[in-house]
Amino acid sequence: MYQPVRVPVRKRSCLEPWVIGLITFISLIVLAVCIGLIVHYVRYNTRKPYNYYSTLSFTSDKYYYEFDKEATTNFTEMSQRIESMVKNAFAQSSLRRQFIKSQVIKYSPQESGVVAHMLMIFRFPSTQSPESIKKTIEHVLHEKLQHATGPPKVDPSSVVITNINKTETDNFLKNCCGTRIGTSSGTSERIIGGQAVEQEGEWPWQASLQWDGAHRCGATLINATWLVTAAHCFRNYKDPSRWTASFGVTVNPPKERRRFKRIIVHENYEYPSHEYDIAVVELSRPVTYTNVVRRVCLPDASYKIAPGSQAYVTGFGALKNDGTSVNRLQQVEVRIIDSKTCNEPQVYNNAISPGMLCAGYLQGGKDACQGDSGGPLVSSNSRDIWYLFGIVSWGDECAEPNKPGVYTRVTAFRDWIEAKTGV
Ligand code: 4AZ
Repeated sequence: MYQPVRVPVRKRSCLEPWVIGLITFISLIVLAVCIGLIVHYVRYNTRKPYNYYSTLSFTSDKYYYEFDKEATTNFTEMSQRIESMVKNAFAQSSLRRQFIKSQVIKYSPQESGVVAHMLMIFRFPSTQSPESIKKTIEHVLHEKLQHATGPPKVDPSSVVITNINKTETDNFLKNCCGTRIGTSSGTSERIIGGQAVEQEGEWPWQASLQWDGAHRCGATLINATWLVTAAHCFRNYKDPSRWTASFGVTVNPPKERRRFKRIIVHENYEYPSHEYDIAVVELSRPVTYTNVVRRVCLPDASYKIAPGSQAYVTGFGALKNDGTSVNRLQQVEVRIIDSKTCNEPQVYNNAISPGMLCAGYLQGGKDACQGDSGGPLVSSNSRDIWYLFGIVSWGDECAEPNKPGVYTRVTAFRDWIEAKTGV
């Protein structure tokens, strides 16, 4: 039989024209998307901050003196209202993506009401001119604040804006209580169970109190010349001339150092009781506020911190019970524990008085320890302003289960602090 010879046929490798067209089309789309993403990324990441100082007049049913004092509940409530009006105004405008935040820094009286002074921060590509942005901001506020619902009743036409630089912004902020710059670790959980503070300025109100040059206690800056600390720090160490206070995240070298002018221990403090464990120290001369040395805010006497609130305790104290102090500042996140729980038999069995505040964890693990005494327990509000709620006072050893840290309750001594220091 005839068998045809099989000639191997080479398959043509050429693609159909329509397939080539499709591949080219898809490649172009992918390329365009990539270029778009890169352009967006570069534009977004090369945006730089633009800072403005603004004043705004308003009237309210409250009088100026009711929110004149910085960090009071009235000041905070009024500031929250104004800041949210400003935020809403920008949210409804073409600047919604560029607006970062506004912060009221003070109030001043005016014949027909009050003037709020605030800082506003925006981000724009660096090619934009600050002056043209200023005009847009002014226009948005004039327009949108007309629809803002009070109280307070703001006057949109009163808005005046000035362009300021980063240094001027920092200068305004460093004079405000409870502001901090270095928040690198932010909310991340990373003293006992805590971590070393990464950069200068994270807890700018922290001081180290040293007797003959050796760290003994922590303290907190409440204005340029006054520190708040624990009374028990001075039990056997009364001579102010042998004490110094230093500032900065390391004890050695410090960022700033001051001698003591005066120590005022609470009149009712009596060892070995832990009641009235509070003292104030006047420095020989004022510190200058910088990005790394600043004061904390004090809460109103009537302010009640909620159990479970997040707080931070900082100090140069021991990393374990009976350990030695450390050179670099440590921080640890703790929770406020209500006094009823803290007074239970297995915890502190009714040893917690109204002038004390418990914070930590009933399971143990995170706590202040020896050498942290006198130092701050702070918590921030929704405006990101930090307040002093506790002074490290005592505890049964450190970080043991059912033995949280016990702090002097600052709100209970708010009026005493004012009487002694004027703050
Ligand atoms: C102290 O002896 C001390 N765990 C301070 C704080 C605490 C315990 C002891 C809290 O200074």
